[in-house]
Amino acid sequence: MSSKDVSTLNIGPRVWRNGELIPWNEARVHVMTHAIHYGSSVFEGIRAYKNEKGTAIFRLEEHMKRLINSAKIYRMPIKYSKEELCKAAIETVRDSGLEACYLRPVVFRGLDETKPTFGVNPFPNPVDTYIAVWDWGRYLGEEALQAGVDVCVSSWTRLPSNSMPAAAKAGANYMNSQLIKMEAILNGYHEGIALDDRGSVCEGSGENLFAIFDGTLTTPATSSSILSGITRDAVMQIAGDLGIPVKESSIQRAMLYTADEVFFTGTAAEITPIRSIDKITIGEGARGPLTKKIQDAFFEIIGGKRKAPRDQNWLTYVN
Ligand code: PPE
Repeated sequence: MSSKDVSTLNIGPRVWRNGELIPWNEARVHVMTHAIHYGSSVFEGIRAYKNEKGTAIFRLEEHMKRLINSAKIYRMPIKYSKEELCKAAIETVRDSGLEACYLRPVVFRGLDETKPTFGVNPFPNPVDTYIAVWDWGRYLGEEALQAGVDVCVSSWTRLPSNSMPAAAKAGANYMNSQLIKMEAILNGYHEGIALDDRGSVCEGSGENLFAIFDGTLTTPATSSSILSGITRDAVMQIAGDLGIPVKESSIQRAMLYTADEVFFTGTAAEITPIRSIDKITIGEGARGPLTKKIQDAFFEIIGGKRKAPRDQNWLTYVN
């Protein structure tokens, strides 16, 4: 694939690898790479949006901090500081020429081809850091942000945090996510909601979850094997600003069916309303009023038209 073909697919023509930008075609790994066999990778998903002032990366520092923490949990030494990773992300987006894109930093146990080592023990394997960017549209379909999605409660349980810590955004966690996602798709749903090992509502295969009961926004706590989502945090803060009460608490599966509104949050999914769960209509079966209010404020912040809560700087311009 030439760089030209890559750009027609709206993929950044160069990938950042261990400190330098290399052509997309050269960003390859050997089949005996540790991460392929044992799932030893941690990653991030970040979005850059175009607004009137240029292209802005949303909550870049928070994402890079989580990446570093994910690597720390798995004892992977990243050679780069948070500041260096942020700089690399900015450079990769700028280089891509894309006005809006999704960024995928990934850190994994690689292979030193001149001195190969195999086996579960990851310590002898080098740690590689890459950042790729591409134009990623609506995660759960073009209509999803407005019309909402149909979801099911998965028959798969989310990973107990004493087995696979949800706090780390590790590639291996996404084998569980794939089981949830495939089951949902094959049964005709957009997405699945997993329960945790105690049977409480946890999260989607790649999204956090919020339910609204009598005007209060409720979301499972981080003790519930969820990834501590950056969009989740943004939504909680925005709701606070809008005067909507927010509560972190466990949610029983059955309570979900009776919620006034339910929505997913995530970098890829943004704020996606859920219109039915297990074929039970949620609220009016469409995006609810509080979901819209929060969604509007979220996109106004991203669009540079509204200040982030407490005057935080959530936008890093690349130009
Ligand atoms: N839970 C999970 C399991 C998850 O994967 C994500 C993000 C979230 C919650 C929300 O986190 P945050 O993006 O910080 O608000 N999932 C990423 C990967 C999706 C993919 O298919 O790949 C994402 O949204 O970028």
